[in-house]
Amino acid sequence: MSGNITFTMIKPDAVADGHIGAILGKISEAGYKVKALKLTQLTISDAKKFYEVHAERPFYGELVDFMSSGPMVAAVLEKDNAVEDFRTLIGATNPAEAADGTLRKMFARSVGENAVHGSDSDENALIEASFHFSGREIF
Ligand code: 3AN
Repeated sequence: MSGNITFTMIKPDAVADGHIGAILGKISEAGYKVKALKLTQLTISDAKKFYEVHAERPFYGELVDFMSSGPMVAAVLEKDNAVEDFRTLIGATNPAEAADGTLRKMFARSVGENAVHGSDSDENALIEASFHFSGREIF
């Protein structure tokens, strides 16, 4: 895997709201190839570890509870400039501030329950992909 990889999660809010198909459709239309994909659920301990960088933030507990609250879709995606273009596709963290046509504008509930995760760097994309998938699950 190279710098053309990003990692995403369709978060528990968007799964509960029935948006898996629509979001995967938009990701595919944007030119991403699916390298790995699964419906799964984080334990509290998984969510704490995944979001460790936010441990000091006031919303950490809420974030961990939400991300472990129900099933979510994890995926590894490939395209040129994958990380940056995916951040543009999902839009601002707060859906109220996200541009029209972005995934968070269309599908998110709130700043905390914001429908889609996207890696923030090539390095983190690889770390996050390895957190969720074994080598045998990435194609
Ligand atoms: P992004 O996901 O846009 O990179 P981060 O990395 O600042 O945003 O935040 C990670 C996650 O933490 C967000 N996706 C969101 O679920 C949650 N989060 C961020 N800011 C807040 C906030 N002010 N209140 C509640 N949850 C938040």
